[in-house]
Amino acid sequence: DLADIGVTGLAVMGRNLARNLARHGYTVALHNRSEGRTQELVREFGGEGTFVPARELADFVASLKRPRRAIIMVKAGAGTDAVIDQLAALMEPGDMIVDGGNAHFADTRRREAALREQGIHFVGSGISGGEEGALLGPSIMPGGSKESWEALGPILQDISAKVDGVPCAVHVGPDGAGHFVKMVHNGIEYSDMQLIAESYDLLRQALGVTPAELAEVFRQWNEGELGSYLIEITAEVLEQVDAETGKPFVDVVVDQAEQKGTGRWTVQSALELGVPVTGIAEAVFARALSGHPEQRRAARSLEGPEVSGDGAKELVEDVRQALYASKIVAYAQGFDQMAAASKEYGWDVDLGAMATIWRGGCIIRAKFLDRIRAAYDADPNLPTLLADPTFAAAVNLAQESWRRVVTTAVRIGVPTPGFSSALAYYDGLRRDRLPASLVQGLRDYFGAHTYHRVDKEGSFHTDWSGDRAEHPA
Ligand code: NBP
Repeated sequence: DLADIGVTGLAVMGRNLARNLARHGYTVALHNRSEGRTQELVREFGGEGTFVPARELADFVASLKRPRRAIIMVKAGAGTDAVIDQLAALMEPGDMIVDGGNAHFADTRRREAALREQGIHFVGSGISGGEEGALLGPSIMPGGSKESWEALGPILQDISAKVDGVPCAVHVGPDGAGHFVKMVHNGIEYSDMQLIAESYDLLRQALGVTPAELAEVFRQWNEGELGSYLIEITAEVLEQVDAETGKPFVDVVVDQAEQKGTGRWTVQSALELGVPVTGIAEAVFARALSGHPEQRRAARSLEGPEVSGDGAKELVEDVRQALYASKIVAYAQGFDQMAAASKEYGWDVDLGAMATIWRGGCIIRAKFLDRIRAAYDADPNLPTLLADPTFAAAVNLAQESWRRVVTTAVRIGVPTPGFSSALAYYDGLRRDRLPASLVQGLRDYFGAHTYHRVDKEGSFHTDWSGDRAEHPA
C-alpha cells in the first residue's frame, strides 16, 4: 500500500513524529540518510502502526500517495538544503515538502520561492514540544500555501496537542510565517526561562533558602496565574538532588547557559523590524554573559553592596508579581514582533490563533495564553497586549511589587536584567513625554537631522552654529 505521508530524518524528532503519525492510523513512509535509524525504528516500534521503510530516497518518494506529502526532520542548515534538492528532483508539481526543523525564516522564504517555480508546495513548519511533544502531540506552526494547508492541515491537527478539544496546529501564513512564529516562540521561551532564573536567584540570595524550599514556592505558583509547563518543571529541577554528592542538582551543573540560535535570530530580526524585544534580548545576553567564566573570574575584585540577605518573607509574593508582570511584557513584545513581521512580509498572521496553538504541546504552554487569545478576540488590532484591560489590570496590580523587587535586587547586588528591563519598558510605554525630544535636539545639533514640532506640521532645523534661529527644513 502507498503511504499517506513520509518522514525523512529519523533522529529523536523525526522518529517520534513518524510514530505519532502511525499511532493516528496513517501509513508512514520512512527514510534516513543512514539506514540504521530506519531499521531501528521499524524494529522497536513497528508494532505501533503501518510503516513503509525505504533505503533510498527514490523508493521513499515512490512509496507516497499522490499528491505526495514528505516531512523533513534533519539538522537545520546545509543538510536541509541538500535533502530538499534531492526530494524536489524526485517529485512532481502539486507535491508537498514540509520542513519541520528549526530553519531560519529567511531560508524558508528562499526555499519556498524556489520550489514554487517547480510547482512544489514548500511548507516551513515550526514544531515545538521537543522529543515528547513530537510523540504525544506537539504545537505545529506551518507556513506555506493555502492548498498545502488543505492537504496537510487535517493530518497535522490530528497529531498535534489538543487543549479543550482544540488542536494546537493552525495555518500561520505564507512562506516563512510558520518558522518566524516558531522563532518568536523560542525567543519568548528564552525570556520565560531568564525570568524564572532571576526569581530563583533573587529569592535564594535574599532569603537564604534552599533550592528544595524554592521548589515548593514554584509548585505553589504553578497553581495560580503563572501555571505553566516551565514553572512546573522548575520545581522538579530545583528539588533534584545529585546522587553522587548529595548536593542540590543546580549546584553541581556548570553555570554557563548554551544556545542553539533561535533566541539570537529573534533579536536580530527584531532589530531589523525596529521592535523593542528587550525581554528576549536580555535573556540572550544573560546567556552570553554566563558563557564567559574568564571575565567573571577576572572581575572578582569588583565590589558589591554591604548588605546581602534581605529577610522579608513578603519578597516571595513580590517576586511572583514581578515575574508575572515581566512575563506579560515579554509576550507583549514578542506579539508586537509577530505583528510587525506580518505587516512587513504580508503574512496576515492571526495573533490570537498563535496564542491558541501555544496553549498545548509546546515549551511555553501556559494558562495565561487563554488570556492573550481573549485579548485579541476582544480587539484584533490591539496596539499592545498591555493595552488590553485584563493585562493592564494585572500589571497595575503588580507594579508596586515589581518596583520593590527591582529595588531589592539593586540594593543587594543580584542582577535581574529581565525584571529591570521589563519594568523600564513598562515605564517607557506609560510616559506621556519621553526624553527622545532631547535626542532629536542633539541629532539636529550635530548632524542637521531635523525634527518635528508638537504644534506645527513639517520638519525643522535650528541653526545651532549660527544665530540659533529655527527654519523649516
Ligand atoms: P538533529 O538536529 O540531531 O539531526 C539529525 C538528523 O539529521 C539525522 O537524521 C541525520 O541523519 C540528519 N542529517 C544531517 Br545531521 N545531515 C544530513 C544531510 N546532509 N542529509 C540528510 N540527512 C542529514 O535531529 P533532531 O534533534 O531530531 O532535530 C531535527 C530537527 O528538528 C532540527 O532541525 C531541530 O532543530 C528541530 N527541532 C528539534 C527539537 C528537539 O527538541 N530536539 C525541537 C524542535 C525542533 P543521519 O542519521 O544519517 O546522521
